[in-house]
Amino acid sequence: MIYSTLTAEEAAALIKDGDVVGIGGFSSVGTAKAVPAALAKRAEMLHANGESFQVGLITGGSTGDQIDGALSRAKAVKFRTPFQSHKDMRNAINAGEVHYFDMHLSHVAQDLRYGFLGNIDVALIEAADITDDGEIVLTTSVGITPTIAKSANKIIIELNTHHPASILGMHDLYEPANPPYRREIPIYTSSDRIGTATLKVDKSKVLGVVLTDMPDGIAAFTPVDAVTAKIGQNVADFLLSELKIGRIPKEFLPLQSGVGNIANAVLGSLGECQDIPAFTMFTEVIQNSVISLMEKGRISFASGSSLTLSDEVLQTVYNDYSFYGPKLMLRPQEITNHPELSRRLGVIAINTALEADIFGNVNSTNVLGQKMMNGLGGSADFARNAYLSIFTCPSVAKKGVISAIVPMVSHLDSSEHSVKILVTEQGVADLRAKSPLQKAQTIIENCVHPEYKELLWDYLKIQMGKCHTPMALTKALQMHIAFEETGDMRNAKF
Ligand code: 0RQ
Repeated sequence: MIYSTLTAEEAAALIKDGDVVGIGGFSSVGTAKAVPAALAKRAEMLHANGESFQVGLITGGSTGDQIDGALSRAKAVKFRTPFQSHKDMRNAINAGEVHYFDMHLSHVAQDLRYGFLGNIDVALIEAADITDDGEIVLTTSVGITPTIAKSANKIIIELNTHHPASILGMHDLYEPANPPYRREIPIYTSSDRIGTATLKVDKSKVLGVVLTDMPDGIAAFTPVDAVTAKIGQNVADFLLSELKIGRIPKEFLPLQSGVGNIANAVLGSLGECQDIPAFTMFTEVIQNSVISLMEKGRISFASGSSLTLSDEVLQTVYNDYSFYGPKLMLRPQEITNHPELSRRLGVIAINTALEADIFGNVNSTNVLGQKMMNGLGGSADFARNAYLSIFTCPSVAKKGVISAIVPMVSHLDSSEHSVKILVTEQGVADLRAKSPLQKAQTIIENCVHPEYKELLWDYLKIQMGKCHTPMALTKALQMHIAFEETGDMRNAKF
């Protein structure tokens, strides 16, 4: 091999206190794993000796236990961006131990190039193979890898033999130029290839290669339950009716679907609906359900930034690569989430809300406006620019003591101007061409849980007929306050 090898511990020893570490991968897959885990151990050891050791951590998206888990438990993270979904990192952020800033995932690579995020000292990159001339075949995600490889001062590679070298060709790596030299991105269908299959790096920056054999460690999804199944069915029925009316073309349009159990259930329902033609995905995260729908011939192609598959499903893909390989493409998140492409391709975006208000504003991130859940991810990249932007959520959370539909969201991620359709297990609210009052009436009637309907009607009536947006300034957070004071939003009074 062109590069020298290192142990994970030797590699971790090359990272200094105060360094900014860039890890390109995405949604807990395709990320370096051994070096971050060794780095966490090193931090613990140094802390035990009374020495300070913390790094800034910039990744493509969420990472697994070896990164966000281990490093936050070791108190080794000074700042974190752009997305995380690990409980230990979440707790550290909410305890004020880690400075976290939440970003649109499409912005991360360009903000690095623009210099908005400072310098990356060390990039950690996972490889399935390294070619004779030192180019890298990436593994199960791309994320921001091309950008950090270019901008970092030093690079450490983890060569992970869990992934076969034969996946060469699954990646399409492309970085737009910075303004004023940027041109259009020449993608016109989900499967268009515009970049390179391997990552070219400046060989002089490579400190060495750590050899590993480690699975990504994605757990299987919890089975679809009655609520998520109904949400999935409601979305599928809605899209089918749009297709029949002709507001979605007969060829159908590429789909983007968020992460998690609801997204999985929605895809399952769409896949089963034989009146919807086989479709493509132009999405960020390719989940297990996509692979089973490919097998059934319901999804013909999927472009994404990560293959977020349980190890069992990933092995299915690798074992039958001549079938799946030509149907999959992994791109940088800057491309998968690019506004230009969502608009041009006419992506149908389906994302999940933590809470939505009766006017169609969505909070995807901050519980009670205060505690960070995961982050914005790519949801608003897609929601703002999609052909049709759908948000889904169960109508209630925590066994009914929280209504997901409230008078005013406690934090805003996607505004009423982006949110076109809201879906709960109760039904569908089509918000297109409606005034704030009409949106509120439709959402309360179609989406709110029966136990909260009267409460929300009472709220709406306070200002109805008196202004354009019938919101009552002194009462808008009454349901949140009732939850904070009594543990149950149903105790709110209007
Ligand atoms: O808590 O786990 O303790 O029971 O929030 O909620 O209903 O299981 O839904 O797993 O799909 O997550 C928005 C967080 C939803 C996710 C969010 C509690 C609820 C539960 C999880 P428990 P569910 P999901 C592209 C798209 C932003 C990023 C994104 C997300 C837990 O979808 O991070 O969309 N989205 N990216 O009980 C208090 C409320 C609540 C609430 C739910 N109103 N108040 N708690 N919960 N509603 C992909 C990427 O960007 C990578």
